[in-house]
Amino acid sequence: GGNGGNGKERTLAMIKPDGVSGNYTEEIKRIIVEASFDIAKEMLTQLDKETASAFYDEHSSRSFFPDLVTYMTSGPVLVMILEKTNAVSDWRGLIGPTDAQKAKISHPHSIRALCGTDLQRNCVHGSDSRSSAEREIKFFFEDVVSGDIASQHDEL
Ligand code: RTP
Ligand code: MG
Repeated sequence: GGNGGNGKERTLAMIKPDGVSGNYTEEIKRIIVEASFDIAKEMLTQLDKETASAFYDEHSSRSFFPDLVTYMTSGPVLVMILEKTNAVSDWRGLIGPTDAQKAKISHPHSIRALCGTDLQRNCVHGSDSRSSAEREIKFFFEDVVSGDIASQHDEL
């Protein structure tokens, strides 16, 4: 189902390689908790090319796709399931616009303004719809592929 059985909504959040290597994990998690999300599960993992490509499959024909895969495989990421009412849209609101450069001007209190750099290196991911959230949560936490990834790390 689309929630943890408690009526709340779930979304898939990720701290991307620039966020993890820039030591923004604790600050971002503080923002998450202060915004009343529960972190239902989390997993620190290193994406390989195949996994990053599959995750962003919707962008596979875009010119930026090879660069996106290189970026997403450049270091560990922290993947989280966040839970609250309206989790999908509330998390998208909290992270701000895709282009971190623009976020710094139009959404200065957003997470991407805090730790992102530009249109590509934007520090965090958020599912863009409830159906995306379901797919992405399955992708990392309920699929065969996530069994391989999760076996390398502890889940909460
Ligand atoms: P995300 O999926 O990571 O949460 O980001 P988003 O919805 O705000 O943006 P989306 O259009 O889904 O793009 C996915 C990620 O691809 C990189 N990107 N690079 N160079 C470019 O033109 C470009 N455009 C997008 C970003 O890392 C973006 O978050
Ligand atoms: Mg997206």
